[in-house]
Amino acid sequence: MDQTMNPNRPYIQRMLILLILSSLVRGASLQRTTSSAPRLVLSGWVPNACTLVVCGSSETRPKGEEGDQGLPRPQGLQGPAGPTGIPGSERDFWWKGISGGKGSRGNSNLPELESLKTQIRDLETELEGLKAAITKTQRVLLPPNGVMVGERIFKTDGSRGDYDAARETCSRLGGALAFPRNAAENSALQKIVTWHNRRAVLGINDMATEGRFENLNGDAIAYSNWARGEPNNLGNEDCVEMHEDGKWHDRGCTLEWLVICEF
Ligand code: MAN
Ligand code: CA
Repeated sequence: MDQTMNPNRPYIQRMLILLILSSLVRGASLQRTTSSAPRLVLSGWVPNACTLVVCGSSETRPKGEEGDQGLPRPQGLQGPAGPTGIPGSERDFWWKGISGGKGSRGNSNLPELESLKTQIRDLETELEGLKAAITKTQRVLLPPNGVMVGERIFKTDGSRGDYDAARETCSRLGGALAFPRNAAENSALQKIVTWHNRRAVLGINDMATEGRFENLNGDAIAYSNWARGEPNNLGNEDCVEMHEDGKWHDRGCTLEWLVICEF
Protein backbone atom coordinates (compact mmCIF):
# COMPACT_ATOMS: atom_id res chain seq x y z
CA MET A 1 0.00 0.00 0.00
CA ASP A 2 1.32 3.37 -0.88
CA GLN A 3 2.42 5.62 1.99
CA THR A 4 0.72 8.61 0.46
CA MET A 5 -2.58 6.82 0.43
CA ASN A 6 -2.40 6.08 4.19
CA PRO A 7 -2.00 9.12 6.36
CA ASN A 8 -2.14 7.00 9.57
CA ARG A 9 0.96 5.00 8.81
CA PRO A 10 3.40 6.92 10.99
CA TYR A 11 0.94 6.52 13.84
CA ILE A 12 0.55 2.75 13.28
CA GLN A 13 4.28 2.37 13.04
CA ARG A 14 4.73 4.15 16.32
CA MET A 15 2.08 1.97 17.97
CA LEU A 16 3.72 -1.22 16.70
CA ILE A 17 7.12 -0.12 17.93
CA LEU A 18 5.64 0.78 21.30
CA LEU A 19 3.90 -2.60 21.50
CA ILE A 20 7.09 -4.52 20.73
CA LEU A 21 9.09 -2.43 23.19
CA SER A 22 6.45 -2.89 25.86
CA SER A 23 6.53 -6.69 25.38
CA LEU A 24 10.31 -6.77 25.59
CA VAL A 25 10.33 -4.67 28.74
CA ARG A 26 7.68 -6.90 30.36
CA GLY A 27 9.65 -10.06 29.53
CA ALA A 28 12.80 -8.60 30.97
CA SER A 29 11.05 -7.50 34.15
CA LEU A 30 9.56 -11.00 34.65
CA GLN A 31 13.01 -12.47 34.32
CA ARG A 32 14.29 -10.17 37.03
CA THR A 33 11.44 -10.32 39.52
CA THR A 34 10.46 -14.00 39.54
CA SER A 35 12.82 -16.54 40.95
CA SER A 36 12.74 -20.04 39.52
CA ALA A 37 10.22 -20.96 36.85
CA PRO A 38 10.39 -18.02 34.44
CA ARG A 39 14.21 -17.92 34.67
CA LEU A 40 14.31 -21.58 33.73
CA VAL A 41 11.89 -20.96 30.91
CA LEU A 42 14.13 -18.38 29.43
CA SER A 43 17.29 -20.39 29.85
CA GLY A 44 16.05 -23.42 27.92
CA TRP A 45 14.47 -26.88 28.14
CA VAL A 46 14.56 -28.72 31.42
CA PRO A 47 13.44 -32.35 31.46
CA ASN A 48 10.88 -33.45 34.01
CA ALA A 49 9.49 -29.97 34.38
CA CYS A 50 6.12 -30.27 32.79
CA THR A 51 5.29 -26.61 33.05
CA LEU A 52 8.20 -25.97 30.73
CA VAL A 53 6.58 -28.04 28.00
CA VAL A 54 3.78 -25.55 27.96
CA CYS A 55 6.04 -22.55 28.14
CA GLY A 56 8.94 -23.92 26.17
CA SER A 57 8.42 -21.67 23.19
CA SER A 58 9.17 -18.58 25.24
CA GLU A 59 12.21 -17.90 23.09
CA THR A 60 10.04 -17.25 20.10
CA ARG A 61 7.00 -15.82 21.80
CA PRO A 62 6.82 -13.05 24.32
CA LYS A 63 6.01 -14.17 27.78
CA GLY A 64 2.56 -13.43 29.07
CA GLU A 65 1.89 -11.72 32.29
CA GLU A 66 1.91 -13.69 35.48
CA GLY A 67 -1.58 -14.99 36.13
CA ASP A 68 -3.39 -14.60 39.35
CA GLN A 69 -3.70 -17.46 41.85
CA GLY A 70 -6.92 -18.79 40.43
CA LEU A 71 -9.94 -20.12 42.30
CA PRO A 72 -9.40 -22.19 45.42
CA ARG A 73 -9.80 -25.95 44.90
CA PRO A 74 -13.27 -27.31 45.58
CA GLN A 75 -13.60 -29.36 48.73
CA GLY A 76 -13.47 -33.18 48.18
CA LEU A 77 -16.48 -35.38 48.56
CA GLN A 78 -17.28 -36.58 52.04
CA GLY A 79 -15.75 -40.03 52.81
CA PRO A 80 -17.84 -43.06 53.86
CA ALA A 81 -19.04 -43.13 57.44
CA GLY A 82 -16.80 -45.02 59.90
CA PRO A 83 -18.04 -48.06 61.89
CA THR A 84 -20.40 -47.38 64.72
CA GLY A 85 -18.58 -47.45 68.04
CA ILE A 86 -19.79 -49.34 71.10
CA PRO A 87 -21.64 -46.92 73.33
CA GLY A 88 -19.50 -45.94 76.30
CA SER A 89 -21.62 -47.58 78.97
CA GLU A 90 -21.93 -50.82 77.00
CA ARG A 91 -18.21 -50.94 76.31
CA ASP A 92 -17.37 -50.40 79.96
CA PHE A 93 -19.78 -53.14 80.94
CA TRP A 94 -18.11 -55.52 78.49
CA TRP A 95 -14.66 -54.90 79.85
CA LYS A 96 -15.87 -55.08 83.42
CA GLY A 97 -17.41 -58.44 82.64
CA ILE A 98 -14.03 -59.80 81.62
CA SER A 99 -11.66 -58.11 84.00
CA GLY A 100 -13.93 -57.26 86.87
CA GLY A 101 -12.14 -53.93 86.90
CA LYS A 102 -12.92 -50.46 85.69
CA GLY A 103 -14.14 -49.69 82.22
CA SER A 104 -11.68 -48.61 79.56
CA ARG A 105 -10.52 -45.02 79.57
CA GLY A 106 -8.91 -42.93 76.89
CA ASN A 107 -8.16 -44.05 73.37
CA SER A 108 -5.50 -46.67 73.97
CA ASN A 109 -6.42 -50.37 73.95
CA LEU A 110 -3.11 -51.40 75.50
CA PRO A 111 -4.35 -51.68 79.10
CA GLU A 112 -7.19 -53.93 77.97
CA LEU A 113 -4.79 -56.03 75.89
CA GLU A 114 -2.48 -56.48 78.86
CA SER A 115 -5.45 -57.33 81.05
CA LEU A 116 -6.62 -59.98 78.55
CA LYS A 117 -3.15 -61.49 78.38
CA THR A 118 -3.04 -61.78 82.14
CA GLN A 119 -6.47 -63.36 82.19
CA ILE A 120 -5.47 -65.88 79.50
CA ARG A 121 -2.38 -66.83 81.54
CA ASP A 122 -4.55 -67.22 84.64
CA LEU A 123 -7.03 -69.40 82.73
CA GLU A 124 -4.22 -71.56 81.37
CA THR A 125 -2.93 -72.10 84.89
CA GLU A 126 -6.44 -72.92 86.06
CA LEU A 127 -6.89 -75.36 83.14
CA GLU A 128 -3.67 -77.15 84.06
CA GLY A 129 -4.95 -77.46 87.61
CA LEU A 130 -8.26 -78.91 86.42
CA LYS A 131 -6.49 -81.43 84.19
CA ALA A 132 -4.36 -82.56 87.11
CA ALA A 133 -7.48 -82.86 89.27
CA ILE A 134 -9.22 -85.00 86.64
CA THR A 135 -6.18 -87.27 86.30
CA LYS A 136 -6.05 -87.71 90.07
CA THR A 137 -9.80 -88.30 90.30
CA GLN A 138 -9.82 -91.01 87.66
CA ARG A 139 -6.79 -92.67 89.25
CA VAL A 140 -8.05 -92.53 92.83
CA LEU A 141 -11.85 -92.64 92.61
CA LEU A 142 -12.71 -94.73 89.52
CA PRO A 143 -11.01 -98.07 90.27
CA PRO A 144 -12.00 -100.81 90.79
CA ASN A 145 -15.22 -100.06 88.91
CA GLY A 146 -14.18 -97.56 86.27
CA VAL A 147 -11.40 -96.35 83.98
CA MET A 148 -11.22 -93.20 81.90
CA VAL A 149 -9.72 -93.20 78.41
CA GLY A 150 -9.67 -89.80 76.73
CA GLU A 151 -13.17 -88.46 77.25
CA ARG A 152 -14.75 -91.90 77.55
CA ILE A 153 -15.42 -93.59 80.87
CA PHE A 154 -15.88 -97.38 81.20
CA LYS A 155 -17.61 -98.35 84.41
CA THR A 156 -19.40 -101.29 85.94
CA ASP A 157 -22.17 -101.07 88.53
CA GLY A 158 -21.05 -104.50 89.73
CA SER A 159 -24.15 -106.23 88.36
CA ARG A 160 -24.23 -109.38 86.23
CA GLY A 161 -26.45 -110.39 83.38
CA ASP A 162 -26.77 -111.88 79.92
CA TYR A 163 -26.46 -109.81 76.76
CA ASP A 164 -29.99 -108.36 76.82
CA ALA A 165 -29.88 -107.61 80.57
CA ALA A 166 -26.47 -105.94 80.18
CA ARG A 167 -27.76 -103.68 77.42
CA GLU A 168 -30.78 -102.70 79.47
CA THR A 169 -28.69 -101.97 82.55
CA CYS A 170 -26.33 -99.64 80.65
CA SER A 171 -29.19 -97.91 78.90
CA ARG A 172 -30.92 -97.30 82.25
CA LEU A 173 -27.71 -95.79 83.63
CA GLY A 174 -27.54 -93.37 80.72
CA GLY A 175 -24.71 -95.15 78.90
CA ALA A 176 -24.30 -98.07 76.50
CA LEU A 177 -22.86 -101.57 76.72
CA ALA A 178 -19.12 -101.04 76.38
CA PHE A 179 -16.96 -102.11 73.46
CA PRO A 180 -13.30 -101.17 72.84
CA ARG A 181 -12.40 -99.11 69.76
CA ASN A 182 -8.64 -99.37 70.17
CA ALA A 183 -5.92 -101.00 72.27
CA ALA A 184 -6.07 -98.33 74.99
CA GLU A 185 -9.80 -98.84 75.46
CA ASN A 186 -9.34 -102.60 75.37
CA SER A 187 -6.78 -102.51 78.16
CA ALA A 188 -9.07 -100.21 80.18
CA LEU A 189 -11.86 -102.81 79.97
CA GLN A 190 -9.40 -105.58 80.70
CA LYS A 191 -8.48 -103.83 83.98
CA ILE A 192 -12.10 -103.87 85.14
CA VAL A 193 -12.48 -107.53 84.16
CA THR A 194 -9.32 -108.35 86.11
CA TRP A 195 -10.27 -106.32 89.17
CA HIS A 196 -13.68 -108.05 89.33
CA ASN A 197 -12.27 -111.42 88.28
CA ARG A 198 -15.29 -111.90 86.04
CA ARG A 199 -15.50 -112.04 82.24
CA ALA A 200 -17.51 -109.30 80.61
CA VAL A 201 -19.81 -109.16 77.60
CA LEU A 202 -19.04 -106.51 74.95
CA GLY A 203 -21.40 -104.33 72.93
CA ILE A 204 -20.63 -106.30 69.76
CA ASN A 205 -22.51 -109.15 68.02
CA ASP A 206 -22.93 -110.93 64.70
CA MET A 207 -26.66 -111.65 65.10
CA ALA A 208 -27.60 -109.98 61.81
CA THR A 209 -24.98 -111.63 59.61
CA GLU A 210 -22.89 -114.57 60.77
CA GLY A 211 -19.23 -113.58 60.87
CA ARG A 212 -19.92 -109.85 60.49
CA PHE A 213 -19.40 -108.39 63.96
CA GLU A 214 -20.89 -104.98 64.42
CA ASN A 215 -21.33 -102.50 67.25
CA LEU A 216 -24.63 -101.35 68.66
CA ASN A 217 -24.95 -98.72 65.95
CA GLY A 218 -24.82 -101.46 63.30
CA ASP A 219 -21.33 -100.45 62.09
CA ALA A 220 -18.83 -103.20 61.29
CA ILE A 221 -16.09 -103.12 63.94
CA ALA A 222 -12.79 -101.54 62.92
CA TYR A 223 -10.81 -102.88 65.88
CA SER A 224 -10.73 -106.41 67.29
CA ASN A 225 -8.65 -108.45 69.71
CA TRP A 226 -9.74 -112.02 69.09
CA ALA A 227 -8.09 -114.89 70.93
CA ARG A 228 -6.33 -117.43 68.76
CA GLY A 229 -8.90 -119.53 66.89
CA GLU A 230 -11.74 -117.05 67.58
CA PRO A 231 -14.35 -116.28 66.46
CA ASN A 232 -15.26 -119.93 65.78
CA ASN A 233 -19.06 -119.73 66.18
CA LEU A 234 -19.00 -122.97 68.18
CA GLY A 235 -22.65 -124.04 68.38
CA ASN A 236 -23.76 -120.65 67.01
CA GLU A 237 -22.10 -117.92 69.09
CA ASP A 238 -23.24 -114.39 68.31
CA CYS A 239 -22.04 -112.48 71.41
CA VAL A 240 -18.51 -111.49 72.46
CA GLU A 241 -16.85 -112.07 75.80
CA MET A 242 -13.63 -110.49 77.11
CA HIS A 243 -11.36 -112.72 79.12
CA GLU A 244 -8.93 -111.66 81.86
CA ASP A 245 -6.09 -111.47 79.33
CA GLY A 246 -8.10 -108.96 77.29
CA LYS A 247 -8.67 -111.40 74.42
CA TRP A 248 -12.11 -111.85 72.80
CA HIS A 249 -14.14 -115.06 72.31
CA ASP A 250 -17.45 -115.39 70.59
CA ARG A 251 -20.01 -117.04 72.90
CA GLY A 252 -23.71 -117.75 73.18
CA CYS A 253 -25.61 -114.68 74.40
CA THR A 254 -27.21 -116.09 77.56
CA LEU A 255 -24.29 -116.35 79.97
CA GLU A 256 -23.99 -114.33 83.19
CA TRP A 257 -21.36 -111.71 82.62
CA LEU A 258 -20.00 -108.69 84.44
CA VAL A 259 -21.81 -105.67 83.03
CA ILE A 260 -19.51 -102.83 81.96
CA CYS A 261 -20.98 -99.69 80.45
CA GLU A 262 -19.42 -96.78 78.58
CA PHE A 263 -20.26 -93.12 79.14
C1 MAN B 1 -16.20 -122.13 74.18
C2 MAN B 1 -16.07 -121.61 72.74
C3 MAN B 1 -14.66 -121.21 72.46
C4 MAN B 1 -14.24 -120.20 73.49
C5 MAN B 1 -14.39 -120.73 74.88
C6 MAN B 1 -14.09 -119.68 75.92
O1 MAN B 1 -15.44 -123.27 74.30
O2 MAN B 1 -16.88 -120.52 72.55
O3 MAN B 1 -14.56 -120.64 71.17
O4 MAN B 1 -12.93 -119.78 73.28
O5 MAN B 1 -15.72 -121.16 75.07
O6 MAN B 1 -14.11 -120.20 77.20
CA1 CA C 1 -16.18 -119.15 70.33
